[in-house]
Amino acid sequence: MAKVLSMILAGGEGSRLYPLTQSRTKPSVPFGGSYRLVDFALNNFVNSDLLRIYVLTQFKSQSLNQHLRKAWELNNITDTFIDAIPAQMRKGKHWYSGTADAIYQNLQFIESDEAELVCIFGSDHIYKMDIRQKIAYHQEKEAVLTVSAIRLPKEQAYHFGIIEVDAEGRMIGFDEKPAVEDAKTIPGDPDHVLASMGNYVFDSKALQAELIRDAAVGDSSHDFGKDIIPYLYPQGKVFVYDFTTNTIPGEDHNTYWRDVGTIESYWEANMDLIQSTPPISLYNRKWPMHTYYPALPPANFRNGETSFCHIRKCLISDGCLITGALIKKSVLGFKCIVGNDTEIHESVLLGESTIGRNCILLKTIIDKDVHIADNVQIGVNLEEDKRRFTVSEEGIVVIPKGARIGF
Ligand code: ADQ
Ligand code: ADP
Repeated sequence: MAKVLSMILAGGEGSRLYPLTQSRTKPSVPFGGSYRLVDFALNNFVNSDLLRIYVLTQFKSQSLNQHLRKAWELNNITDTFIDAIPAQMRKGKHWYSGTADAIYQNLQFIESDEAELVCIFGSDHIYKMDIRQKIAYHQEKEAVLTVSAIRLPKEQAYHFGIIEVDAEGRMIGFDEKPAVEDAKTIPGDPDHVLASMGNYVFDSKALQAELIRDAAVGDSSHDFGKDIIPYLYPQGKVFVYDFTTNTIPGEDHNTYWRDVGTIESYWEANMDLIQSTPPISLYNRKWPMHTYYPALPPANFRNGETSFCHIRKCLISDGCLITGALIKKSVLGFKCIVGNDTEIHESVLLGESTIGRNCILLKTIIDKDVHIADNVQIGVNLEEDKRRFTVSEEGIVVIPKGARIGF
């Protein structure tokens, strides 16, 4: 196989995920009990045996750096590394202006590397991909750039790059985040569009030339979706990789991909993990999901003075201590303490929080280090919650990191 260098874009501000991104960059937002969003992209590379990875950081990167150091340090005896690169203003006194500028400002790492191919992947998505299969497709097509694509409902078109493709898989149209009414639907399927998944395999030399060209364009926003792909595809060497052809060892089908850009989609993707048959499995031994595991005792469930512990359809992480509580369809991160007679439904606790006795939490996301006193109800009276907390349009209440409630 060709030598590959990988760059993970992990600087996203994640403004639509606020307040979960108040103190950390979006890829560092905890997810699924024990993970951070960035772990899914990293597991895709590591499980594909692609172990030469730079992680480009920018906004509020301290929590992400710490996680990378604790969870993803490789030993550098062989030619393998997972290195975080902070934004360093190498090409002038400005932060990254767009995703292509983030790579351009670190061009020296590509120029000085022998890799023939460069993978550039976002890190805000929940999915599994054997990237070797995408690389094989890229080589078979002799592409300059290969973009992964997935079929999505037309109403979502305005969030994504929308692709048109010919019978050979060649990209023949691309529109970054069009208005829904302008989005080109899939021929014969007026309700769906073909969306870019924001991950790219490039021929290294072509990428370098393209980034240098784009950097000199005064009115460019230096973004892959807005500038680079629209410029390159008319030359006929940009190909589209159909994600549904990707197979994961030990799994029948692999079509799950979620952009967790909003509070609602973040909550829904957490709920997906606790379905009876989850659309994405964390249990495939042939595709282990690596992350950081702190030294904690196993989760502990015990009956309280007045009630039994009832746990149904939940993911509960290590270090949790649940006493006489009813918890349904919820995801609890490390070290959550839940008191007697408390009910938690369809909620996501990111970890290290304490919920008192006789509380009710409905469809609530609780960031880390939150303390809730006894007898507090959240998600029950949304009008009241709106005066104190962030409540999404769909009625999901978000409690920010470090909050103290009811004391
Ligand atoms: P967006 O999702 O809007 O569209 P963007 O916000 O540019 O993409 O983020 C892409 C990735 O880069 C994310 O992982 C983000 O964390 C990271 N990132 C953003 N700004 C960064 C910066 N300044 N420094 C480092 N990393 C940064 C893109 C494509 C669309 C495609 C969608 C799929 O442009 O065509 O459909 O992804 O979600
Ligand atoms: P997370 O909530 O993402 O798990 P941690 O609490 O583990 O973050 O903190 C990770 C690192 O980020 C720590 O070194 C911490 O000091 C730093 N950090 C967290 N919040 C902030 C903040 N608001 N401002 C500056 N640094 C912060």
